Order: sequence, then C-alpha cells, then structure tokens
Amino acid sequence: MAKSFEIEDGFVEDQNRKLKSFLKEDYAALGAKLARRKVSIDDLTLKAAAFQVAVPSWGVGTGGTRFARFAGPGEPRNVFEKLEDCGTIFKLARSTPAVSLHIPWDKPQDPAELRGFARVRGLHFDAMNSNTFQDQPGQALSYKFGSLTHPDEAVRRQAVEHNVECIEIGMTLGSQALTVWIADGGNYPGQVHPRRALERYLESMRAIYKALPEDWRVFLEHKLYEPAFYSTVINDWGTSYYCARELGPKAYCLVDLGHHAPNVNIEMIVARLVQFGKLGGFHFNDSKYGDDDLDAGSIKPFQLFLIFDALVDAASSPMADFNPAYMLDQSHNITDPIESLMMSAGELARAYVQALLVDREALSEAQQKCDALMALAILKDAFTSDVSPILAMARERAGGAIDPIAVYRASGYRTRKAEERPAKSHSSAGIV
Ligand code: RM4
Ligand code: MN
Ligand code: MN
Repeated sequence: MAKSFEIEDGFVEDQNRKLKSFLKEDYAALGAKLARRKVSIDDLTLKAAAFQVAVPSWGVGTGGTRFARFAGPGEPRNVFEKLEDCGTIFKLARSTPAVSLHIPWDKPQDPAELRGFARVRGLHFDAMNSNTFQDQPGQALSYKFGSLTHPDEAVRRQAVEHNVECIEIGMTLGSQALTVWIADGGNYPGQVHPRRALERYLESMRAIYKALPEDWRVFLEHKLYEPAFYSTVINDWGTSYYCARELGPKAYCLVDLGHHAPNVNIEMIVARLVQFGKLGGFHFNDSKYGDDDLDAGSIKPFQLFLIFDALVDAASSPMADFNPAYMLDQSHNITDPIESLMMSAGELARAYVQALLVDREALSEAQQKCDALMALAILKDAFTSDVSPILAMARERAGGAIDPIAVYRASGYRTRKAEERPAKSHSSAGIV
C-alpha cells in the first residue's frame, strides 16, 4: 500500500502559532472573569481535556436519505480508511481517541492487524454495534420481518449468533461493550403481537447476555419508530429500562438523542436512568423532526446543555453504576464528515464545560425556595458563557489544533484523499 497522506504534527503547530497570542489573551480575560466567581480556569481546562467521546466508524462515510445518497470525494472505502479519517479527527480535536465499529460493515479479516493499525494512530475501540436491520449477501434467513423478535425461532437464532460474533470480534479488538439496536416492529396494526414480541426479545437478549465476558456491558438502544412505522418493539426508555433490569447488572440503556418524539424532555429521561443506575451511554446527534442524525448541538444546543447539566449533577453526587459511554451517531449527508464530527465533538465538550459552570449550591438554594426565575437564570448564566478559549486551550495543550476545522481545510486532506481513494462505483459507505 502506498503511504497515505497524513497531517503532520509540525503543520498543526505552524497553524497554531498564528492563533496562539489571541488565544492567550482570550484565555486570560476569561480566566479573570471566572476568578471573580472563585472558579479556576485551569481546573476547567483539565476537565475539558479529560472529556472523551467515541466516533462512529460509519460517521466518516457520507450518509443519505431515503431518496438519495450523494457520495463525497475521498470517502473511505474500507475500515482501514475509516480509521485513517478517525485518526485525523483525533489528531486535531484530541477528545476522540475511541472508535465505535459496526459489524459486518467493519468486519476485520484480521482483528489483530486492525487493532495494530488503530494503536499506531492512538485509537482504540469503544462499543461494538451489531446489525440485524439489513440482510447481508449470502445470509441464510432474512430480517425483513424482524430479527431478535422474529416469530421464526431460526431467524432469532441467526440474529443471536450474529450478536455473539460481534462480542467475539470486539474481544479481539479490546472493546468492552455491545450496543444492540434492532429495527423490529410492524407497519400495520395487528402485524406484531406486542407482548409476545417483547418476550421473544428478552429470550434472545438473555442468550446474548450469557456470551458477555465478565468486564463487558451491553447497551440496549430504544427508538420510537423507523423503519417500522406503526409499532416498534423497543420503542422507549421505559421498555429499555424494563429489559435492562430483567437481563441483569451488565445491561444498561443507551439514549440516542434522535430516537424520541419531538419535544420529549430527554434530560428527564437521563435523570431517571441515572437514578435507577441504568444509564449506559449516549448516541449524540441532533434532530428537528425524527432520527435526523444531524450534528450534535446544531438544532437544540440548550437541550444538549441540559443533558450535560444532568450528567454533571449526577457525577457530583455519589451514584452507583454511573459511567456512561459517550458516542456520536450522526449521518453527514451534505457536509464533510470529518468537519462535522470535529465540530460535534467540540459542541459536546462545550456543553460539558458550560454545565460545570452551573453554580450548584445557588441552584439548590433557588430550588429549595421555589425561586423558579433564579433557578433558570443560574442555568442560563452557565449556558450563555463563552467557554471557547477553554476548549481551544485544552486542545492546544494536548497537541491538537486551536481551530481544528481551519487546520483541516488548510491541510488539503480531503483533496489528497480524493486522489488516493478513487470512488468505487457501488460504494456501500453511509447509512440511512
Ligand atoms: C439506527 C441507530 C443505531 C445505528 C444505526 C445505523 O437508527 O441509531 O444506533 O447503529 O441507525
Ligand atoms: Mn444510534
Ligand atoms: Mn438512529
């Protein structure tokens, strides 16, 4: 394989040099402002630097809608090229050292080779994602009418075996979690018996659960609708919570922000799952209508902040089983996926640092006094704080880019990849 283009560390340093003095000024000004509130900017920067979110392997491909997919130049054609792009995101944004793989899209022929390829780029593997929502070439039985909850036991067994294989591959890659999202449900009233389907789900999941190694977790991902348009088997957090509890201590609920009805109070769901010790993790994205898979924080940044407020609140009180896995799950249909993922990672860190700024003592006092206006004002004060210098400083101190998107554009990475990766005529990259 010819050596592929990479952004050199020296290039990042050169680009940073142009912005460094401005950053220092902005950082000092913000530091002085925070000091008046007895908040140490350097403490916040350390926390920002420790914040991590996993990148979805499928997110570096170009997505599409039900109508069309417009391929992007230089999009990755295999899992190695996906990891190259993830490595570039990590190099510039620094908060994304983990990649979440989707099987069989990313099925490695030689897992050890893939692990080594990731390691030299400073990457490791987060949760494995199984796929029983599509049929693969040569697959014996179809998932057209369901997978883990299919009425036919043989289909269910095939879907269970696929999930067990995902665990086995994940073990060789150093992953420690499996995320299970199923498309099972019905388009017509009467098509699916709700109770029997859920019983079958639990039976299948128990078999998968049994295959989990000691130190693994399984994340159950609910979704209101789509591709089933009338009823979905794992349709909401309540069903997910019930199943996680039935399955046992290694089972947790995963909240994908796009998998709820419009206007649902997702931060409340997060708070409930925290309280019940079953919050496993997130698929971050944003949406206006449904599972739009838009960039995190692009539509409802205040909601994202409120979710992080719930998380910071949880972390500040002793809670059992509180160790959520942060992952992005986005589909980039019209933007450069690398830019979108870097921007989203930055928006999550922003919401996190803003949530750290919430004066929790004052907030408790306002709540105790039923002072609704002051409670909102305390949250708004944190939410409207521009913490950009903290995020930029955290990146710079970790060897990343002060302005990741500007450095990425200046590097010519995409043009180089377009030359190195001539498009395949029938590229399967991208998701619905
Ligand atoms: C689903 C769900 C899953 C993701 C697939 C590609 O809507 O969000 O997490 O793996 O899409
Ligand atoms: Mn998801
Ligand atoms: Mn989704």
